[in-house]
Amino acid sequence: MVDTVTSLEIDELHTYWACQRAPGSAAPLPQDIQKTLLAGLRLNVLETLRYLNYEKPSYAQFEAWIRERNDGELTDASLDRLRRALAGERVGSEVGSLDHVEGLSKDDLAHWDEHGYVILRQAISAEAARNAEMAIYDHLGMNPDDSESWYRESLGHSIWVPLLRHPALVANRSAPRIHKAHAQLWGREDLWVTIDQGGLNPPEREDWPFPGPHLHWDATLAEPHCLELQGILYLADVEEDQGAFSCVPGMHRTLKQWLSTVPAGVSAQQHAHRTLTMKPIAAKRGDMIIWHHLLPHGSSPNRAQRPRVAQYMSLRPTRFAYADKWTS
Ligand SMILES: O=C(O)CCC(=O)C(=O)O
Repeated sequence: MVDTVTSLEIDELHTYWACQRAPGSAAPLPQDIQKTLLAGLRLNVLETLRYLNYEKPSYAQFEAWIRERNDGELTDASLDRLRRALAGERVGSEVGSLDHVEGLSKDDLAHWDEHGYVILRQAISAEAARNAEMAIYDHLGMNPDDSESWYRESLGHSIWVPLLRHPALVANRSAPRIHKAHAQLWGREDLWVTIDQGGLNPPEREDWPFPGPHLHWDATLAEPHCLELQGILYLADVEEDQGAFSCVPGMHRTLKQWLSTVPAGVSAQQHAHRTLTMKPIAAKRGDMIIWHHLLPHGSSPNRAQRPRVAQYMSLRPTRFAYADKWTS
């Protein structure tokens, strides 16, 4: 018997669960709605897919898991905003009026148009950044001043830190300046922030070479080429040689033409690896780099003295245009 008892009262969630449980049993939700649904319920995409695929919960168990994950964070007001947005209402910003919040300047916006990325200075306060930085060190059992501790097994050979809900990271997701800048770039305020992880990229050592991510796209390269934003928040100062976020500026404007130059039999990703050079972006503690998802990007080897510590997040509106086909 299909379990349809619902306490969250979000029909799309039931469809999402049914499609994961038995692919083909219901028409899948549009991709933008899936993303809104998970972000609105404060769920990380990977943790949700893992849970659904490994645990195979009933629908009631899935709802209980969502509430438990959020530990009281899912208020009636936030659920109501999500329901209204899914019903087609243009809801306002999650963090209140953005009218008097300082966002990106004219120059920042011109930089965005030309280069496809922008540095939002002091997106969060230095103190908020420091709190999140320390949360990441603590989670990994590391000491910022003890270089031996940076290579503990807790990190593995990766720069990703799957810390999702520490209060310091949660707080950063509501920073008004971050919501304002994204509202400017999207041209709307009904935004949903992803529940993304942290990152720690320590200086390279012989036994810890830079593991990537190397140059890549997270987006389909199929047309239509639509807008989506990705973001990284620096939790401490980052120099160019300190494992900085890197990208190929301007490629959001030239991608279509560049794709026509990819030789037959070679993938765009392979061709990009061989021919494109990324620019590392230095910035300060609390600054956020926002980039167009059509820019090839990655991290870079840390050749400095201290780890680069960061938090990832993206903001998207309820509905947005996207290319259905996946081409890499
Ligand atoms: O950590 C970085 O600098 C790059 C992040 C990245 O490649 C990504 O988020 O897809």
